[in-house]
Amino acid sequence: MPDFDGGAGEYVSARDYAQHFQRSVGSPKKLNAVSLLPKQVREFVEDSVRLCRPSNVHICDGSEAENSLLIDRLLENGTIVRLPKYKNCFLARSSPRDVARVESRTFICTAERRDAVNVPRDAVPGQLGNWMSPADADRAVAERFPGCMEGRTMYVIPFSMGPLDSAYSKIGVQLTDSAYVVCSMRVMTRMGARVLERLDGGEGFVRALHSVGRPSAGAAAEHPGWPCDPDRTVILHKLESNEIISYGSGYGGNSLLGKKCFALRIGSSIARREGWLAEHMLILGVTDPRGRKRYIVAAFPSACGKTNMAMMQPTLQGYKVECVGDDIVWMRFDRNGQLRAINPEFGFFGVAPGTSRATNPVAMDTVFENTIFTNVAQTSDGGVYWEGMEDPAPGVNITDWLGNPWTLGSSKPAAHPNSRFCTPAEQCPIIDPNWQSPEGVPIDAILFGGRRPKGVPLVFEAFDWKHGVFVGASMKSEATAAAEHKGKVIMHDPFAMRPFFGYNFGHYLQHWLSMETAVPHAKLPKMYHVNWFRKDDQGKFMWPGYGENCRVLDWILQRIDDEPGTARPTPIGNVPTRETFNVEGLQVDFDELFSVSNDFWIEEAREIAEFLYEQVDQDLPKDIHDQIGNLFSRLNQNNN
Ligand code: GTP
Ligand code: SPV
Ligand code: MN
Repeated sequence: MPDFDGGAGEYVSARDYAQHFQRSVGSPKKLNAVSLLPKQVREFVEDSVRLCRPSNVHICDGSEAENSLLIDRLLENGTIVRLPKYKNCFLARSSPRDVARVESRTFICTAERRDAVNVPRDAVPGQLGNWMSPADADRAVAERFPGCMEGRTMYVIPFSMGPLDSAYSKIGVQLTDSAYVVCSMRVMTRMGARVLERLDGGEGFVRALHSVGRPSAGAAAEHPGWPCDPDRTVILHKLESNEIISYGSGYGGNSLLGKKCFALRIGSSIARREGWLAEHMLILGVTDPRGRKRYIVAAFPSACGKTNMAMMQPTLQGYKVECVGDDIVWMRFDRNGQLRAINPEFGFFGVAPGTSRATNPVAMDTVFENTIFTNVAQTSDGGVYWEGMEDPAPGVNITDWLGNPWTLGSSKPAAHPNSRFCTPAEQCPIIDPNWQSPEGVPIDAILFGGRRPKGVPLVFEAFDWKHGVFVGASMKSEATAAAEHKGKVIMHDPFAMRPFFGYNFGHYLQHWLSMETAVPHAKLPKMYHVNWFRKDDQGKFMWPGYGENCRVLDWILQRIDDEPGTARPTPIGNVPTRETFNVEGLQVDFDELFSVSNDFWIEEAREIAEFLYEQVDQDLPKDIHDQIGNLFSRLNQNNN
């Protein structure tokens, strides 16, 4: 019989579970957590217990004591090891088959396919998400979940996306059989007993059921310490009932369900109904040398520089950047027509490789306390190592992410390219004083960007809101290690949301377009496209990036202030004039960085048009159709 007195957490046997809620016994503290479960939460837990048959149920209170207990359990199981070089830091090594999001097994479930995904022309395969019928979803669950938690504990995680006192915030309850997920959710979300108090008012919540799964009979043996079922992984989003059901993976966005599943997929669908935006964007505050502060948001695809930009250390004198969020934004126009944004998250789940004192010193000052690293390399002095990080001291040995000895200069990477740090946002030395402000921060500019080695200038400005929406729709980027795609193919990634749309992309475009007139006198932010990743003929980056990206912000702020003489129109948008874009002290080829080749862009426009017509077909808004026409006519005029 499981123990009711098991330390800080609440332990309830599955069998006695239901009765226990009614019984008023036990210590006052335990009684609290259990009896506080509001009715709908209790029903969700009970239904899931019946399905998954865990041997214990643990209702998470979010306390420090509970966390230590779970960490001890993870250390015991060999899921994590302690990193004695730092304070309260741990390293997890996942199964080598469970290292990133699996986009091909991620589905939006609705009765009507067209509500969930774009419906391409001529039965062309859709590139912007996958649909599954409710019947197939039920079958997928029935084939995987019964008894999947046998011998394990089911953890109940009440969590809030957004500050608890914000009207923008939404609540979820995740059930999981992974203590690693609980510890990570504690970093990434506001989690625990205080969330349940808010739920008590009868407010709705997002149901999120997660199991790392267990391989079906005959499948390969489990990786010690990291059970998973990669052959049968599936991640389902039922829009009509605000439910997430994830099976088979313990990694990142597959398992920390508050993040991509809730805050983006379910979130964008709720946002459409309620008239706001849930986006894959960073939020930063930038103060100029005159002391004026502006906030901007930026949508870059996975592993394209959001965390780095959100923590930027500007190289230009007198500039200061402060971080509100590095991955997700929820934003809406307030009654005065001001766009306001919150970061629904509580931590950073950041890409480790490439992070160094030179590139992102702020991240380096953030991550060496209270952090769970996953799939980075380990050093013999109890620290971590990854590609791009300063070399360890002589005599220090390195063990790679697979647990094998590794030497500097080896052809294989020491850390997995999608290895991550999971670290509390409040530890960031430049966290914005308003980052938890319940009413959000006011937004003055929206940036889009991606990895574009050829043809795309460092920055250009959209002519107006509709054109900006078209620029977002036209985004493309080189594939990254954050998902299962192989190689550096350039993929369409509209709004950096390709893997995260919660509903039909055509409807999503219409929703963005509708914002222009959604509130009277909306102060529409200016929109930009940036590209830190243009390469020269030798294949070298033409732009130093990182802290130097503040020069792009410097120009954008001049544009927001309507300073004269700052822009030169091109067919694709406004680019900076030489006089107003500061490249002082840099060895860069200004003309090449900002060149807009007509030949390249005619080809690009053709390809974008084909993509949009083919993928979105019937649901492509007329405004976007017009934008395509406008782009072609600007390019053709330019040719003449
Ligand atoms: P997700 O967490 O997957 O959504 O990624 P992200 O958009 O937050 O990307 P992140 O900031 O973690 O950067 C990913 C990789 O791009 C890292 O290896 C960075 O070093 C690299 N990177 C970021 N900014 C720049 C830049 O300005 N120039 C260059 N060349 N590389 C950059
Ligand atoms: C991304 O891939 O955009 C991430 C990492 O931020 S994950 O949480 O795994 O989605
Ligand atoms: Mn991301």
